[in-house]
This record gives sequence, structure tokens and C-alpha cells, in this order.
Amino acid sequence: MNPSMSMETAEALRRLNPFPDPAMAAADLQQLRTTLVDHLSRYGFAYLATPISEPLFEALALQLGAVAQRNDIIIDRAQHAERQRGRRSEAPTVYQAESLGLHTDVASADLLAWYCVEQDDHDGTTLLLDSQNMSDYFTANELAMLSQIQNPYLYPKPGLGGLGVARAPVVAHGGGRYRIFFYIPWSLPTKVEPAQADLLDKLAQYVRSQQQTELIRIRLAKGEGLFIDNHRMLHGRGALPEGSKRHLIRYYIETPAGEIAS
Ligand SMILES: O=C(O)CCC(=O)C(=O)O
Ligand SMILES: [Fe+2]
Repeated sequence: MNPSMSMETAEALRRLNPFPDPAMAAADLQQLRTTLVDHLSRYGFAYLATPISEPLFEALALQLGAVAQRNDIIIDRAQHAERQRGRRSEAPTVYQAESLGLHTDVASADLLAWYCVEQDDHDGTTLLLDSQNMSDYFTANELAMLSQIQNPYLYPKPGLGGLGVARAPVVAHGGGRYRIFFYIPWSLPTKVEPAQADLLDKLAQYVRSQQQTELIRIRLAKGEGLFIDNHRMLHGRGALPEGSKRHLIRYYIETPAGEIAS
């Protein structure tokens, strides 16, 4: 997909003008939900280019599934440092001012959503990359091998408190093809076979080369929102100033199985 396609998508949602009145009826929410699901399965993302209130955005997120987490995404050196405790080497976090490379979030989140409370004065553009065309770059055998590479991750245990460990593949079948499923380049499994390590290198190369031409750029304005399929689209952003006022609210949404063609 090229950036002009994303403009078209934005235009389509803008034309729909789903929020003529902030005190909208439930029927309108459902109509918008249908449009969001359609955009998510066609493009891998849905850009809500009409400013709305945060409660309304949250209501919309809840139309798509269960909200497992809600986080404030801000630039905050202290929170970044806090997240490094107990680590052997420094790992990127959303709180750092430095750029964030393309990645997926935790595998249990089917959809990610961001609501823009404040945007950075100069940038803060969200970068997206669609992994739908992976099958053109890898042989069927390579894709099958990548789908065998399991990545461990921690997740909050529902109800019980504490963290559980689960595993998810780097690449998985979805929507009739292979796509990136769970890929965090800075926390890949270390104990892999040499052939698997070669494939992970090839995957990194694929992302680098796609980034040259296929990057989708969406700079959210205050009140706007974005939903993405976390099992198809990689996301990241460029560097921001240390004192940036940018503030997004991020939602992890778990959808009923098979609801979004993912
Ligand atoms: O700051 C951003 O635009 C995205 C940060 C990120 O990776 C996330 O919210 O998961
Ligand atoms: Fe992320």
C-alpha cells in the first residue's frame, strides 16, 4: 500500500462524517463499527480523521472487543528508566524520546488503538507497515519455518493478578496468507537454530526494504484516533524532543476470534 491509499482511506472516513453530533445515538456507533471492521480487514488500519471526545473513542474501542489495557503514551525519561530495572541491557520503550523501530505489540492484543490527546508541535507521526505481501519475499518453506519460531511474552493474568508467560509465533497465517504476527526486533528469541537465525535476518531485511517505499504515515491531530490490526501492521515512530507535549492513549483490544479478518 502506498501513502496515497492511506489518504484515500482517511478521506473515506472523513466523508462518512460519522460524528455529526457528540451526543450520538447507539445506532451510529454500530454503523461506524461496521466501517471500522471493513477498513481493518481491507487496509489493516482505520484512521478516524474526525476529532471526537475521548469517551466516545473508548466506546468505539469497546464495540470492537474487550479492552485489556489502556495506557498513556507520553515522553517520560523517568518511566523509561523505570522499565529498564532488572534488564541486562537497555531496551526501547514507548516513553523514550528516541525513535521507535517498527514492531508489533504484545501478541494477546488483536487490535491496537490510539486516541490523540495532544500531538507534538512538529511531528509525532505514526509509521505503519503492512506485512500482507510477505509471501512475495519468502518461499512457502521459509514462511512455514518462521511460523515455527515461538516468541515468549508476559501478559497480565485476568482476574488473578500477576504475570503469565505465553508464546506466539513471529509469523502466522491470517486472512488466507502469512503475515507478521508477533515481532519485536529488540526482543527476539536467542536460542534458535542457525537456519532460523538466518530467516530472522531475512525478515529484518524485508522490513528495512519495505520501509523505503511502503511506509504509511499518519500524523494524528488532537481528538483523532487510529485502529490497527496488530497481527498484520507493524508500527513505530520517529524521534521526538525530550519535552514533547505529545500524549496518546493506547488501547489493547482483544476481539472475538475471527471477527476481524486477521
Ligand atoms: O508513540 C507511538 O506513536 C507508538 C508507540 C508504541 O509503540 C505503542 O504505543 O505501542
Ligand atoms: Fe508499540
